[in-house]
Amino acid sequence: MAIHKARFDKEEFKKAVVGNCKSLYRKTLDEASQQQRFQSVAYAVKDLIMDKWIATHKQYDKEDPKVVYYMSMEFLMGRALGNNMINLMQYKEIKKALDELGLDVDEIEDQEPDPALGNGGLGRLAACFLDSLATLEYPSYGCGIRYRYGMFKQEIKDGYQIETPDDWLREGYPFEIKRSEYRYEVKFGGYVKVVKDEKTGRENFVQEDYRSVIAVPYDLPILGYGNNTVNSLRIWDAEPVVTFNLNSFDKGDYQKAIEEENLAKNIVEVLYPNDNHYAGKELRLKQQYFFVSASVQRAVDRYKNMHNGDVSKLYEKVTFQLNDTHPTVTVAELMRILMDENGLDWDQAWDITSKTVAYTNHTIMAEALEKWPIELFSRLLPRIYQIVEEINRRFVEEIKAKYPGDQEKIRKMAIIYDGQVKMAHLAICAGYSVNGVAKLHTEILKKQELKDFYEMMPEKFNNKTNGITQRRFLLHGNPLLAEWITDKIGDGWITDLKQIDKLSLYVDDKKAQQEFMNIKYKNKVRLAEYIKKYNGIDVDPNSIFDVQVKRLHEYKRQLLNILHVMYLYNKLKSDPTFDMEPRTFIFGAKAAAGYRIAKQTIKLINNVANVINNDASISGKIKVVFIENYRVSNGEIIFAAADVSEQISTASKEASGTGNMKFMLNGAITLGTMDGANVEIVQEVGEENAVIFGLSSDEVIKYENEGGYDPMEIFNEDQDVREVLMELINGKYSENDPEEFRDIYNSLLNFQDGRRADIYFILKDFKSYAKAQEEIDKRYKDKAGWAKTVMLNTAKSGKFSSDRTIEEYVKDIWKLEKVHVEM
Ligand code: 26W
Repeated sequence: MAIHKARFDKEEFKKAVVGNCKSLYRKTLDEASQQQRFQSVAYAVKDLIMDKWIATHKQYDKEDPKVVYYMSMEFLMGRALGNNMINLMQYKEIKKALDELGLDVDEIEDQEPDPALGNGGLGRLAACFLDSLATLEYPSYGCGIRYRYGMFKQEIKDGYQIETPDDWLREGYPFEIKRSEYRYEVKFGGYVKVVKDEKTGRENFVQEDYRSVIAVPYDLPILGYGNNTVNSLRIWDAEPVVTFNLNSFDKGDYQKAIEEENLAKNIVEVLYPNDNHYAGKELRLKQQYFFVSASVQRAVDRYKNMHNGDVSKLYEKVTFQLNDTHPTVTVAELMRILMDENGLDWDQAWDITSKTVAYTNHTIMAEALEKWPIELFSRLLPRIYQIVEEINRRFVEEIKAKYPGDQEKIRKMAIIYDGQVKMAHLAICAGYSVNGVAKLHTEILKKQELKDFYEMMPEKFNNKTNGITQRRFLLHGNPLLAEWITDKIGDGWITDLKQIDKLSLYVDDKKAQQEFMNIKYKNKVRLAEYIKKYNGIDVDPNSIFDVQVKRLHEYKRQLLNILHVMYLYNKLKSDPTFDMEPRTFIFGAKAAAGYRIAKQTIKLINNVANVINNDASISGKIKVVFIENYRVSNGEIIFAAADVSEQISTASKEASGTGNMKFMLNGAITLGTMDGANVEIVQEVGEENAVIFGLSSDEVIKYENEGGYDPMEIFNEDQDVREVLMELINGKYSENDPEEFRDIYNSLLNFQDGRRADIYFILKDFKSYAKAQEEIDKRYKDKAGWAKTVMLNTAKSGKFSSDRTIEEYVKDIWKLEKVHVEM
């Protein structure tokens, strides 16, 4: 790829920063607050982007390439300022300019709130994909919601998680631009009237007595690295149709006006903080239809403008990728627009739709599956429901034709069944592609979860193993290592991560090992300082940094990790001569606000930390830290500093994981189960350079099919496990309330609320996990061996770039052509 570096005029840039401060705040830089300085700098950087952004879209309008619309309820972008400086290839130049203005680049970057319009893996994946699409010069739009409040901020008080609102727009977000010219009406409720056209005999469907909102888009620039491509993330805000008129005399209008005002205000108010758990909330379905309808209307209009109003070949230039089932109403909305607004008949509309929409599955967790009650769905989206009903009717006919007399197939595969609309079934039936996000996950979809669908339409199924962007998670997050790598092998890895394999040449080189471990040490010091500042805890950068950061969920088994810490602490207490490398166990995780066991686990981690960190008798051999408010920005600091990457989900449950890749890239060893993309990580780096433990996915699935296993046997036979479990309920870690962790204890040992004991096999895997942890300790003692292993992890991470993932989507699914933007 030809890397393009634009001219940078430092003096002009400095003038722009000073000028922005004046026109935005009537202040000099000296007088301005840090936030105001950040804003002044951000607007100056935005200026550097604008011409490219304009040029990109001019070029798209001229060349009329095929475009992918990445439809997602979540985009977990993380901070933009530093990333934009990097992708402009002007980080150092801008840093220098800021220096000369007396501004510290790190402090300035630190002022930016993380745009956190996502929960976890799925949202962050969307953000990485946008970065790769722009870098690879593919025309694309991210389509989502401009939530007024993003993912909540987490505070830890007395060991408990407290959620506070994420008011990310308070100071104004400098990189967005409002595009009022692209406003669309979105209709909810009412009923559908059939109007017969006397001349043609055609039936027209008209929605009446509805409530509507106006969707207004805001665009965020998505910069390619080292090129002129600037794509857009388009997020929709909601405004009332007419501003509420207090003088209205008409009672009916008055009521309607209030309702529409409220609808507009509520709809984009807040991101649902549930990860992997479907709650069935009406407002959530409103959010889904809201952004889908606006996005699809815009995409079709844009296409029509460029093709004389003829929609019949839409699929040649437009494809919608559904990020999980959340935007699946796209299918019916596109059908509606093609039929009701463009006069196509069903078959024409279906032919286009089923060549235009594709679906990605991100989880097999049963509780994540979206199934809307018919009552709710049809009341909120009456015309959309009609269309889904007809899709279902025809699909059931197909099933009958293929499997005559097999009622069971219909029960398992129908889109509407048992009073529910099953969104995954709709996505699979209508989509031209269905993909999983790691090899193992896709195999499980084909063989278990979606077996019937795979048997009926095998050609749709494919795998796209996830990836991450090395621009954010190495170049920006770990500048020391990035520079060292570039020194050794050149900078080709920045846009072609496969090249990082060239580091393999150095893994036995003593000097290189020294340098690599030195950088790791410095990154550990940086994290230690962060921990001191925000947690007030001293941690030793010479200890092993053992890290588990990700959403808190039972299947991810943070509980296994902390139970093992308790076990290790017992060992140390009973045998003071017990030899172990000092270890710092670092956790970071947000729990969904209503997820009791998850919140209790956070409290447990904090209480264990409190006891252990304050026990002088173990002379600091174990430290436990819970990092508050884990998010993209502090994640970058954490990944760079990790020695051990905890990827310990119950095998078969983690679709892919992407944190695992961020750790690997930054030179950490994976301590994990054979789950998700861990399997492929091990394949790339070699078994001897990872530490693997626990049941395999086949074993887990086998147990599940047999109705589980009996954790009591382990409890009764294993003294160590028993001791740790008793400590959950004897007040050792909860002096004030010995019952504090009763639910956790019960979840491991007792059948309750219709749920088997220990459904995530924590006790079953405990011993093998403890052994794996001993193995880590043993390996760390061998300094040269360790250095070689972690260097190999970095060197063999090439596959896990989201650039590779995107190239696969483009080739197998989207069929896009690159558009090179000249300036
Ligand atoms: C309806 C509630 C809900 C909300 C979010 C259900 C499901 C989700 C997401 C699909 C959960 C999620 O983020 N899944 C993660 O997706 C990542 C990207 O593919 C994977 O790496 C993770 O393994 C998977 O848990």
